[in-house]
Amino acid sequence: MNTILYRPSLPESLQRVLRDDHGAVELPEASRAQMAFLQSEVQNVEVLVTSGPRGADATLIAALPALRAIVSFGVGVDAIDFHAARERGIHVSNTPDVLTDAVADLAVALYLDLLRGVSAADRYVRRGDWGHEPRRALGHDATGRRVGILGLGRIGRAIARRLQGFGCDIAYFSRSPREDVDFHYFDTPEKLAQAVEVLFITVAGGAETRDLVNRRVLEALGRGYLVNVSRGTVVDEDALIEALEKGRLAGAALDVFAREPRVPDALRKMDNVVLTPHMGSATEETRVAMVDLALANLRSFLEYGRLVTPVV
Ligand code: 8YV
Repeated sequence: MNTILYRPSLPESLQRVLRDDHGAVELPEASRAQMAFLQSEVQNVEVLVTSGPRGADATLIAALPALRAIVSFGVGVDAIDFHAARERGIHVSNTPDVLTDAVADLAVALYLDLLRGVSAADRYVRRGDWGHEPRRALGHDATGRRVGILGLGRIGRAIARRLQGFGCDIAYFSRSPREDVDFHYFDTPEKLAQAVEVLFITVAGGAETRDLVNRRVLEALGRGYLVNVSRGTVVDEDALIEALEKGRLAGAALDVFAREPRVPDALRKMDNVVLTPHMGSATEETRVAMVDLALANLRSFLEYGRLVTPVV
């Protein structure tokens, strides 16, 4: 029996190598098929290869009695039940660094789109509205804005570096001030939101950050803009929709949602909202690097019992 299991949400190129070179088997995702599979064919599974958004919950971990490592494709590990993994001494790896620039690039693309209305203008031209009344509303300068970064990790810093090129004044919130940057530090998300015009969310997902951007934070942001490239769970989606519907928030650009791939209808209808399908790391170059790093983790674990980029 094979000892490696993988989820079909992984890129096809990775699945092929897992099957062909490592004899890995696919975990069925349909709930009934998965239940039957987990009851009969998994006694010897030692490694699970999963993706950031799908992760591995406590039920799946409990169903794999021989599991020793979880190799995740993506940097976010919020969908992995760490408590269950730690209790059993199961090692976990992710794919940090290789996707930082791609995610930061998308965040800046969303920022520019939001302030200049690029997607909305594209819809306007395609509808044939150009040259007719009413005229398109003016956008706002993306240069020289006060921006806030919620969670100054690798991706947050990469966004900050890019925005410095736009002459933006950068502030951030994280659990403690970072000594190696001279951006303004705020010790609560609310204070940060109060001080900026555009709030970028790059903090990791998970129980600790669930609804961190709540009604109060959105109110503090006022007629500002929100850009989220982290996890949908960090934002209270109902409060966000309400703030946008009531015109309290100027706009939002969202690559992630609370219940992906479900995107609330209310958001789809708004012209001041930019929506993308969780594609921060979705470039050919970055995905190749992520596949390589996931495979390096798998191979290192199989050979030496050690992961290359363990999550600590
Ligand atoms: C996904 C991500 O992993 O890195 C993360 O945490 O959310 C993404 O890069 C990627 O879409 C694969 O599912």
